[in-house]
Amino acid sequence: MTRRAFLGLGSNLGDREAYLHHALDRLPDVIKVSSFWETAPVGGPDQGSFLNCVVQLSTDRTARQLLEVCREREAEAERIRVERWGPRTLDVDVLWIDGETVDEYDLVVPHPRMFERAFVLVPLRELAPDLIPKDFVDPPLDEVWPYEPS
Ligand code: GSY
Repeated sequence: MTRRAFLGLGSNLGDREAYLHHALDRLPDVIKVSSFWETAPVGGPDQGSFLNCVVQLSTDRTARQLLEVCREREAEAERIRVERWGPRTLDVDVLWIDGETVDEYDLVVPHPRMFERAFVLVPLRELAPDLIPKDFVDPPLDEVWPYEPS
């Protein structure tokens, strides 16, 4: 049975747009991709802004199988964890799967912070307005702003 699933992608190191495109081209069961958004870093050390997007899948894969896919895409981006919460070439998170919840030590779905993060909610709203909290207020333009490729 296929279900709607959403993954969040972010990059703030190197050629951010290329890392996102490379990962998106290699994800299974993609239905729609949000716009790319420039976003101020949340948490961690002083670091450059992120490029974020959200992708919608129609998939029969479980959350655990999707986590494996996310990790494969991160590995392809030669992601190195230099510093926790620090800059990264690619981060891919399982955000939401219709009808599935998981609460395990290395995987929690829905993503525990997705409803607090404007860098998730702004792109997610383009694809799934039904998932956005009714009281969500648009963030200021110095937190999330449209990406303009140079
Ligand atoms: O959780 C994803 C990695 N991440 C991000 C991100 O993707 N975007 C922004 N703006 N801040 C972030 N902080 C972390 S950690």
